[in-house]
Amino acid sequence: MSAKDFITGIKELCAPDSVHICDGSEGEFQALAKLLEEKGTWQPLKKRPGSFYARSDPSDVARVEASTYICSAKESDAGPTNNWKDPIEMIAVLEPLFRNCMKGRTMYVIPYAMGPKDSPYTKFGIEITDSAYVVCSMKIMARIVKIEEGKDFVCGIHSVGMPLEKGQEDVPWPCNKVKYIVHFPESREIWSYGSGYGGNALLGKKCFALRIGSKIAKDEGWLAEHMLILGLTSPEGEKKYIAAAFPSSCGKTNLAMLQPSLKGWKVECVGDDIAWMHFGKDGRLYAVNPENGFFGVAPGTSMDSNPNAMKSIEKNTIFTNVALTQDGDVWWEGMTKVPPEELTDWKGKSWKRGSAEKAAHPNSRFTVSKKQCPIYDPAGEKPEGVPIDAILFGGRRASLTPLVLESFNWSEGVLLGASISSEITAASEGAQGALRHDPFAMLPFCGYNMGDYFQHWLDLEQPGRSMPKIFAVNWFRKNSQGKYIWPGYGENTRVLKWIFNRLENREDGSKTPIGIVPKNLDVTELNISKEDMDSLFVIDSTKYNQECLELKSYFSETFGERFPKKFVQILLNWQSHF
Ligand code: GTP
Ligand code: SPV
Ligand code: MN
Repeated sequence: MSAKDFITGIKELCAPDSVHICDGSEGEFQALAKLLEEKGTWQPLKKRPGSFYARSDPSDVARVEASTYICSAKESDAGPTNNWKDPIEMIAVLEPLFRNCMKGRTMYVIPYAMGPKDSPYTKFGIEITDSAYVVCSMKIMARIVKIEEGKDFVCGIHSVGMPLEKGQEDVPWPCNKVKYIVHFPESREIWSYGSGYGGNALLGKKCFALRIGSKIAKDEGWLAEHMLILGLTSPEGEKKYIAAAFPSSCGKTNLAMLQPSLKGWKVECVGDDIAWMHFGKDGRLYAVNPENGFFGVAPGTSMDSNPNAMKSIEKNTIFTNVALTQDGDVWWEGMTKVPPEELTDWKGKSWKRGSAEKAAHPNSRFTVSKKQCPIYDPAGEKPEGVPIDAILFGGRRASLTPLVLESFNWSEGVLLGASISSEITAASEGAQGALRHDPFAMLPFCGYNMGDYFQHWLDLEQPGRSMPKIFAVNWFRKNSQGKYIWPGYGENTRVLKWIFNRLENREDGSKTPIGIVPKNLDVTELNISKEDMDSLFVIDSTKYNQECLELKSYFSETFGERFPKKFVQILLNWQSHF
């Protein structure tokens, strides 16, 4: 389908008052910013040039996994971890919702690119939306481009689902309680209805770069992953690249722009959320970040924990659902040790220090160009990507999994990725805190049968390829008082150093049944007891035996025949050692 036919078809269906083809210019952004200000969607921030403060509808604050669908022709191709509906039946649900849904509004057409300029791996999309907030956010998160005729693009249709009758007044944050985030992986289409928030509405991100992206990657033999990409330079000046998959709100942005606590080490940021990875002719795995910006979790971000994020968001940033200070700046839990005395909270209500309620929503976010990050790696613009030497898998787990563990080989490492369990965070709607399986941190983002996804990962190991080493990490182990044992953030450099040295065979480790843990992690000048350090590496045989049993039943009950036989063998082997 041509872009023209696509636009005409959606215009006919959605019946907007007008159509605006976006050019991504600064002038366009300013004009839309003014419109959003007039509508009360956001307000400029006095303290931060070019920055805006938006408050969403209190019901529209996170991804909606229960309303997210993968509509492949066959149910088995969506697999057991996705909601599925027959594509024809789904169109029958969507068609009436989208019919005239843009009445009284402008339909914006956003042509965009995911990936570096002139990269063979870059892909294109057109998002049609009736939200100016989405247009402004997309200008930051993707590259707005002109798509050449004849180029393939992923069709994305987004509506907040609130048509305006004649004379009906708009609200600051239009949305609908009916929500659908629907993907048609075979025709590479995305239909999103009812939400204006983040991953539900900025279709280049989770919908395209991960759900549709993972399906394209499977078909074409590459990887689309929920991973940060960082460059790590040693005091000797050697540089290696690391990709790391942690579930939503489990530390990717923080690790991606880490300020090292150890002298001489340097971290540079290529990406904080998504990696597209391809094997090069030299047999190494190369990663590009398809995104242009960060949509980062605000709470917990401070000059202590993540100074590079704080510096990134000094200007030209959109803040959503944080709290507002009396003098027109933003604030969130963890930004300063002592909160301001008085704030306006994310719902617009007055808030006093000591209040039991949170001033900022736990999933409040900043949206900012990656180019504003002081440690953005210029190699992030390389068309071929950066070569990945290590892949990290991690989750948020109060017990069981150690601070760091190196896998014995590719297949076992892939199983470590498949075995991630993590406590549910505020990034998605639903029960918070409960432990759930989140294989590869891709549970909400894999656009096809996850059993096939496991096999796809296993099949990547081929003669002539040099596979990255795989590590599992966990920054979130707690002691009996419920406190994090490991200081995390900049101190994670110590773990990165061990990993870096392991890649060069320069560091010793101790063997456990599932991998290698450090013998001597560098803890110089770190205020942590020997007892606490030891507890970070305890591999409890009884608990691991149970974990293996639980994993076996989860995998076989969930994936049945599609669960790779190789994984069964490894699990049995692991279990026999516990
Ligand atoms: P998404 O954008 O949802 O994919 O999240 P993310 O994986 O990028 O997570 P992010 O880095 O934004 O961190 C989420 C939360 O975890 C924030 O509140 C951080 O302050 C906290 N966090 C990040 N790294 C660490 C760490 O090393 N230790 C501890 N204790 N908390 C951390
Ligand atoms: C996540 O939930 O993993 C995010 C935020 O990165 S969103 O873009 O809303 O998906
Ligand atoms: Mn994410």
